[in-house]
Amino acid sequence: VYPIVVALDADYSKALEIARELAGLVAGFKIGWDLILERGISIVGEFSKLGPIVVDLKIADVPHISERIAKKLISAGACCIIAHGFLYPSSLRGDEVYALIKMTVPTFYDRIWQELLDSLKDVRGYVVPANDPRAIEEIRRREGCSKRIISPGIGAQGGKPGDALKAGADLEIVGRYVLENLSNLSSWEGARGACHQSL
Ligand code: 3DU
Repeated sequence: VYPIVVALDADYSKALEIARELAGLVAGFKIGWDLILERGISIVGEFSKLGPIVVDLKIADVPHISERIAKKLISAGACCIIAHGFLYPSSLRGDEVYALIKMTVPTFYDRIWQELLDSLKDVRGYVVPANDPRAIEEIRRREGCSKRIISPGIGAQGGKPGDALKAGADLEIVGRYVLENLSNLSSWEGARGACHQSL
């Protein structure tokens, strides 16, 4: 199993074709607003038959609303979900939650992510950009294997396949680089996540 999560940023029929082809070969799939707006929440259950699904709605609301959304996604079959960390101490937390603490593009997170990391502990793990291996290294050094690190930003956004894993990530999140050419999967031949953790 390649240590990547394939971001299904495509229309439903293409996403389904790709997920069927990659089932069992990758650590999981990421579904976002795009597919859910096209087909409804039931696609989470449908795709979960093909592998673990992280739902990426980048949740950022008051806790009682965020929790309702999270519950619906988990009962629909998601293994886990992505929420914005910047709302801390009012951000969504829990064993199914990956907190976004830094992005692949410049954002205000660049000024606060280390502080966030100090405080935002009761989560499954962190979403950390693959194009910033130094941040990944620092987080892994500080957290050991107690937290998962998943990293988007491979290919078009500047990260090279495998670099985030070498820096300490568990899984790389990949969209276009794989969606446009499935044979690019071979870039991860022999690659392993730093702590051998699943999605
Ligand atoms: O650049 P790609 O085609 O590999 O797509 C990256 C995916 O990762 C995409 O689904 C996007 O929503 C997500 N993502 C980022 O690109 C950057 C972040 O900081 C967090 C998530």
